[in-house]
Amino acid sequence: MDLADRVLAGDQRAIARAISLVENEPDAAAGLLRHMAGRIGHARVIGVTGAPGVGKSTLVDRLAAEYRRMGRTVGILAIDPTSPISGGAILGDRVRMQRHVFDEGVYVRSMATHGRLGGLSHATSDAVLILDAAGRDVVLIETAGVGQAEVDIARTADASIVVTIPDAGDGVQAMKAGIMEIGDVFVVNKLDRPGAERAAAEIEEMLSLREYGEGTWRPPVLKTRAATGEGVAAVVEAVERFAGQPAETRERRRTRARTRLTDLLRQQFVERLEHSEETRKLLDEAVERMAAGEIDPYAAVAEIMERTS
Ligand SMILES: Nc1nc2c(ncn2[C@@H]2O[C@H](COP(=O)(O)OP(=O)(O)OP(=O)(O)O)[C@@H](O)[C@H]2O)c(=O)[nH]1
Ligand SMILES: [Mg+2]
Repeated sequence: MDLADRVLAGDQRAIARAISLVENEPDAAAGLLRHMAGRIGHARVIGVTGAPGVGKSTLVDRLAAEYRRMGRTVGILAIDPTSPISGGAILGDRVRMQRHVFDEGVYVRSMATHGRLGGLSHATSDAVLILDAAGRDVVLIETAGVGQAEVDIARTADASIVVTIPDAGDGVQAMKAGIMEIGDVFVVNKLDRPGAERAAAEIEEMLSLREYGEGTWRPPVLKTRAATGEGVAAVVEAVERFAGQPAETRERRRTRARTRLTDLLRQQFVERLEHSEETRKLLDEAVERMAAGEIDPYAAVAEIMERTS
C-alpha cells in the first residue's frame, strides 16, 4: 500500500511521514495531496493561540481529552516558534501531552518554524489536510500568536480560541490587537491566580465596544484552570456552538481555500518566472536597476507584468 492509502486508512506512522514530506519536500507532497482529494473537509479545525506560557499546550491537551470523551479522534499540531537552538518547547509539549501516548485516537506533532518564513503556513495547512484526510475529527493547532503566519492560521481555522491569563502585563492591552480580532472564544486560563475575574471583565468590556447585528456571534469569555481541567468542557461547548453555525463554517473554509490558493499561485508564478531563461533575465535586469535606484519596485513589477503577459 502506498503512503497516500495508508494515510487515508488513518495509519499514525503514515501520517507522520506524510507531514515530514510536506515540511521538507513540497513537490513530493503535491502528488500525495492529490490522492486525498475527495476525502477532505470533514475535520473541525480549531486554532489555539496566545502569548508564550499562558497554558496553550495544557489547554490543548485537555481539549483533546474532552473530545476523546465525546468519541472523536484528534490531531494536534503544535507550531513551535522557537529557534532551532532551544528546542525546549517541543520537548515540553511532548511531555505535557504524554497522557495520550497510548491512545491511537490522539496524534501529536510539533512543527518547528525555524525561521523558514512563509514555509510555516504552507506546511501547516498541508498538515491539516493530511490529518483531515486521515479521518481525524478534530484538528487542534497551537500557535504562539507572535507572527503574521500564526495569526493567519488562526484566522482561517473553523474556530479560534484566544488564551490569556490574569496579570498578563497590562492585561488586555498586552494582547496584540491582531490577536483580539481573531478570537471566536476567549479563555482566561489560570483562574486559580488572582485577577481572573478582572481579566475576563476587561475582555468583555473590549468586546462590548463592537457592534453585534442580529444573529452575529458574540465571542464568549470563559475562565479555565487547564492544569486541572476545570472549565474546559465549557470551552468545547462554546467552540462547537460557534463552529456549528453552517454559514460561518462555510465562510471560514472559503477563506482558508482562497488564502491557500492565492499563496500557491503566487509562489508558482514567481517560480515560473525564475525558471525561464528569458524571464529570469528580465528579473535580473529589474533587480540591477532597482538596486541602482533607477527604478522603483512598482514600476519594475509593472514592466515585468507587461512583458510577460
Ligand atoms: N497555575 C496554573 N498554571 C497553569 C495552568 N495551566 C497551565 N499552567 C502552567 O503554565 C505553564 C505553561 O503552560 P503551557 O501549557 O506550556 O503554556 P504554553 O502557552 O503552551 O507555552 P508555550 O508553548 O511555551 O508558549 C506550565 O507550567 C503549566 O503547568 C493553570 O490553569 N493554572
Ligand atoms: Mg505550548
